[in-house]
Amino acid sequence: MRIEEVVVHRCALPLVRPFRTSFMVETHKDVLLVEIRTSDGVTGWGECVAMGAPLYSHEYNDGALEVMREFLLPRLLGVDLEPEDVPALLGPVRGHPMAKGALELGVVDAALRARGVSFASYLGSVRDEVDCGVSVGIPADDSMGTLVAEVQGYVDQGYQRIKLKIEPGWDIEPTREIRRLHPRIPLQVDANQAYSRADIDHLAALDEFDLLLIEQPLHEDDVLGHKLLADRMATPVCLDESVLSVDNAESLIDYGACEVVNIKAGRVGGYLTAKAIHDLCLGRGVPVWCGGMLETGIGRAANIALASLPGFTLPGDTSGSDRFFTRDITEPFVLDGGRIAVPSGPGLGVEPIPEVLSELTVSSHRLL
Ligand code: OSB
Ligand code: MG
Repeated sequence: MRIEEVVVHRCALPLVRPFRTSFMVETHKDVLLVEIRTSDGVTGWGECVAMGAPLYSHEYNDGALEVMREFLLPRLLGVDLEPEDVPALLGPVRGHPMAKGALELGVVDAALRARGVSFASYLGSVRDEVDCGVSVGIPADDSMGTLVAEVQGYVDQGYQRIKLKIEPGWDIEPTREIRRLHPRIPLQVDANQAYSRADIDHLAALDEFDLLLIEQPLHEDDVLGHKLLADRMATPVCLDESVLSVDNAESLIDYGACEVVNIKAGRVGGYLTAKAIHDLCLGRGVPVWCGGMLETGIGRAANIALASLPGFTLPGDTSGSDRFFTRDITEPFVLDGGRIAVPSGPGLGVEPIPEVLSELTVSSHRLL
């Protein structure tokens, strides 16, 4: 198949409440959706998980759009394309995994729609629904009451695991309070790199709360620091931002810096690499779970398919659409008994609803 037309839709989705992490507060989801029309006469969709500003990683949407247009898309043109060729074709361009992942997903979706195969079965799915966790931000008003009420709401909706965002000054006490109120719920924390090696003793105090894991406590480059922390803490150390490729995942695991892996396709350059990291971890007996980036229904459909692979033994940040949005771009993903059904239609199995897409679109960019 050949790529014949490419349009990037930049959309703004208001969030149901501000999402605060150790690195930013978001009130809108700023997202690039990639629409790819191919010589088979089908349309595929991809989502770029970069944010508006380079605060989670170095990527940001203006840059991602530019690198797609100038450097990535040209490498996919004028060739008869198979989805599996995309990583190697884009490989010579350094970095920019989220931009690469968005194009790869659009190509894979188009190819699978033409073949009538679902993304989940293409990846090697072993379940038709996935267990859902939810990521809970730091309260905008710094209040424990706000956190307690938000968590209670998610527990009432059936979420099977709670993840608390933490940062220095908002860590031990909120974790203690949520553990006191929910003595048995699977609970984990995510610091998004907010601590340093000097905080290892402080972080070890989280051991008393029987957490599933602590996610990315130190800087993404601090491999030794994460190993020292893993040696010191009973709680398993999970890495997110540090995990960028199959080889570096293997290095982090074998060095002892990483005992659980958060797999986010965009962070590693796409779902094909995400699956390869899954395969590596499955072979090593390292548990993995599916991370999230406040995806719209497009990226959410892809994540839910990924999370249905056998190595995903922990609930992911695969929440329902209503966790972040009053109105999703696609038909919403809805929790049923703490789980979401894996889409089974061709490709991603969902597509943007044209009226919603046009209402939420801020600008459209024809790349081809
Ligand atoms: O670190 O997992 C993270 C959101 C944006 C950027 C980084 C992270 C997150 C989340 C939310 O924790 C995950 C989600 O539910 O989409
Ligand atoms: Mg994280």
